[in-house]
Amino acid sequence: MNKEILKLYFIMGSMNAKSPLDVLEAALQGGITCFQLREKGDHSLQGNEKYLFAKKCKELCQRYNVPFIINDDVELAIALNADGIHIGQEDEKAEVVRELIGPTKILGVSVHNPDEAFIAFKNGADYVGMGPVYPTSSKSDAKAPAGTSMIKRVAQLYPSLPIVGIGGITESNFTPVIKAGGLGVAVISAIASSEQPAEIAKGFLEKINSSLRRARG
Ligand code: 3NM
Repeated sequence: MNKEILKLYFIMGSMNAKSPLDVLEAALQGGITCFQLREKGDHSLQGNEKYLFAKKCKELCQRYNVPFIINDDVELAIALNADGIHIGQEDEKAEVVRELIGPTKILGVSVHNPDEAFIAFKNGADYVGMGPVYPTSSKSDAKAPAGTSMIKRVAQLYPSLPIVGIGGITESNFTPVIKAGGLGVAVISAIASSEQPAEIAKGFLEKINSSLRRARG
């Protein structure tokens, strides 16, 4: 996996925006580096509706040459030949998913501590998501905000494991994630709830790039 894709990782489901496909296209125009379809919870699409929506998202991402990742739904990821899958601790185990999707697809795992990070890494994860860094209203069962100390610890313990921070992250509070060793940030509302997703994504990516340059020299 090219680690650069973690810089500005946009996550969205159809319920996160009024015109989700327009928001996704604007975010792609603005320069998001990766997209995850997270079709989960209240008002989420199911069955064929979910499939058709996911297919449109994939086509948009392909047009902009941005990896298209699917949250949790391995069957859908395989059916659509998605670029990868992201799973949580409560989903199927990483080694099972890696076996199902094969060696070349991207596998991301949400982790909360060094033990979970080690297990994910060992079992074939390409990157881990760590959060919530700050309070978030986008995930109903989010854990308590954890700040960036755990990101720092995992980055020190496993320097070759790419980490992306998640949860309540915006243009104005993301720098501690990069300073702690994160390679980028994953966001829903900072882009999906914005009136100008393209402009937000563009400005956000520029800030992340300069923060990465400062942090890594
Ligand atoms: N996972 P927003 S927090 C999808 O802590 C997700 O693992 C989290 O949305 C975790 O950028 C979160 O709007 C929601 O806060 C992120």
